[in-house]
Amino acid sequence: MPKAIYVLNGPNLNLLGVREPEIYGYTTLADIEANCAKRLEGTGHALVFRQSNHEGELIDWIHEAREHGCALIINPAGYGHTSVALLDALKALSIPVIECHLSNPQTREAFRHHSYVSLAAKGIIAGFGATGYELAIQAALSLTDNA
Ligand code: CA2
Repeated sequence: MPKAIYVLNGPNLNLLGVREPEIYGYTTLADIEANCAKRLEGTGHALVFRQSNHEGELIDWIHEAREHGCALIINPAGYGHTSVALLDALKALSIPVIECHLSNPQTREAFRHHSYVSLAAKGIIAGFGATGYELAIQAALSLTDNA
């Protein structure tokens, strides 16, 4: 029985499609979840798709993925730029981690250019908007063949 693919979303991403559409687009997080679920149809992999505004909750879910997940996709949002604790939790995983961003942080303010999460990521997908999540699912599937 294939394990789940975890997709974790950090702070403020619950506002997606509601605020600042000029930066983050009109797609809501619920739309993104539906697209990810569609991508996983027929693969046998369950989708665990969650969002939290709380660092500790994200860390608890990363720990949960150690047992129940075969790959973890994370848009850490602002925590990517600040959180050594998230990095430590991700480094304790033995499954592949894919970092995903809607925008391309490298083209934005300097404080967005560094990501702690990148240090634990197999790869990074950034700048493709909501489509990036589907690309990340594709990458997760290719990394977890038969997982
Ligand atoms: O581009 C991304 O996906 C980011 O992770 C989004 C974060 C930002 O801090 C990162 O540098 C790049 C911000 C997420 C906030 O999401 C909002 C969505 C709609 C309205 C307001 C905030």
